[in-house]
Amino acid sequence: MQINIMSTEPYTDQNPGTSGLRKKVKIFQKPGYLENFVQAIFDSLEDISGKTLVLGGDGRYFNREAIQVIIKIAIANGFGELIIGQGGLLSTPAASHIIRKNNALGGLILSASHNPGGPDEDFGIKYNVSNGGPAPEKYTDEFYARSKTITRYKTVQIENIDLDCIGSQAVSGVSIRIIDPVSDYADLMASIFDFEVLKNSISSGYTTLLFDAMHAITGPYAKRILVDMLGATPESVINAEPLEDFGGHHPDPNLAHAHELAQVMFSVTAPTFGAASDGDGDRNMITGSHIFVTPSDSLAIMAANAQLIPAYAQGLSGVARSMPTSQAVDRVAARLNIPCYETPTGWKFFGNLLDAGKITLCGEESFGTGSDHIREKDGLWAVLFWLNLIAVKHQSVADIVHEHWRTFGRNMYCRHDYEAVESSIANALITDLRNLLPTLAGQAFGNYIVNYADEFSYEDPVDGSFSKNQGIRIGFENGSRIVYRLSGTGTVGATLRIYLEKFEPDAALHGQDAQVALAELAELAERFCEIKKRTGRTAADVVT
Ligand code: G16
Repeated sequence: MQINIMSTEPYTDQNPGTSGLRKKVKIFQKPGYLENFVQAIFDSLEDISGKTLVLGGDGRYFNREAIQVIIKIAIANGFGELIIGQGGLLSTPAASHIIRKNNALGGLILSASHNPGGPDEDFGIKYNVSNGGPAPEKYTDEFYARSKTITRYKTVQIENIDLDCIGSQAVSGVSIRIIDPVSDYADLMASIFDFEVLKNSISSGYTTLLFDAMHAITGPYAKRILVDMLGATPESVINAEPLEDFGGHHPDPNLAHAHELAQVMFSVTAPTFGAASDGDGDRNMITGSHIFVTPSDSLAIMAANAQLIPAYAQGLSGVARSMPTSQAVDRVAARLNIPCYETPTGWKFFGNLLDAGKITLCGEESFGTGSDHIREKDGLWAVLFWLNLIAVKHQSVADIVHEHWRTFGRNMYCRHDYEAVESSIANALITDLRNLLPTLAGQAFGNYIVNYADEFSYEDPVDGSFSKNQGIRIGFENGSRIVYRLSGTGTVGATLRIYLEKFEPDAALHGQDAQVALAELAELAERFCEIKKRTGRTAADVVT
């Protein structure tokens, strides 16, 4: 095999964010940009010779081209086997499963998740390690360091591989396997949930459902599992065809972006259950007829009811949530007498806890929930979890949520996002907030007395690794919190996220609108950071 060594100039901006390197497609199309980053990853990995690499993406614009480039670099770098999803497609959770199932060294997942796609939109690439999870910081730091000094990448000159034809072939001595992207994942789901109970619940008409695939990767997965295997009607899955530009929308499963689903779920013709997933299939939004379940509540409800699901019937070893996620699941953990871990934002922080068996379930406010079945958050898994709960408990989504609040109290919660803020303004805001922190403890603001004000840091209980500057938190004596973070997934300017949380034990007030319940906290949040004043904006861009 003739390996070509290509000279290249390093780029200085290839620092992976919360979940991989995300940039505009036009940036990825710069000469050597993709090649450099892939080679930097391969240079950072120990001994890849003869090992297996999994490869696939969410089908967004540039996916197919990028896969062909990566195949050639992977062959030149000495991998022994490449496992690729047909059409270059693999959802993030499916990729995680396939890495684990095949004892692969790791995988490259091409996705910018919920960010929009198309020639002028976003592309992304992330490396997952052999446990199937996103590369921890010690890896991503090395990728970045290597990308800044790289001067060459290796490639081979071969014909493009036919990505659409399932089967194996040897190319330059490397086995290239094109696999059905859905089958292994569907089998895994059937091993976790009670598909017979689900089928009955759907065929009897007790559960009627609507799943919005948002023209992203979960279309083929949802059609196979929900329609072909569980008997839902074909109309139950909407926007099912993956499109390179997601139909011009943000494939972001929240009430703002999954508006087609939201409209139906809050209408007179609402089915009993509605859900959506994102670009790469790892996020989920859960709704019922006239009710939206916040991701934080969803995690807590799953934890409280997990024993009703076959795979979790033995109970949970522990749970974890990211720091800004509401503390609803903490209450469940306390009741179940199991540990609850608080990690920084980013699924990669759950990996060690899952590997060590310290937790079984984990989740984030950013519409992600998952378990130890893989090492990524998993959109369709969450959908099936809820469908299984509804079928077994024989209760509506609203009844399940209200029962949970009655038992545990309600953590009123919401997040305000200010997107594409000029970076200098966002950085100054964070610096000023940081300086304000030491002055706040003990101060009273109306009904709110500051208990602590600090910047979150995390020491991993498994390997002792330490992560600092993971979000600013102001906690009050009544348990309420305001959290501020700059997003690590945006591609334009900075996105400021403000997370608000207030605990409401009084069942008579559980029906309150969260925005109303959190209005005073929202005013305080503005008073501390002055995002509106600094940007001249009057409201957040997205409220979830
Ligand atoms: C990624 C990470 C999540 C994180 C989310 C939001 O999700 O995997 O762990 O919560 O980004 O991050 P940020 O607040 O920094 O934008 P995804 O679905 O985009 O891969």
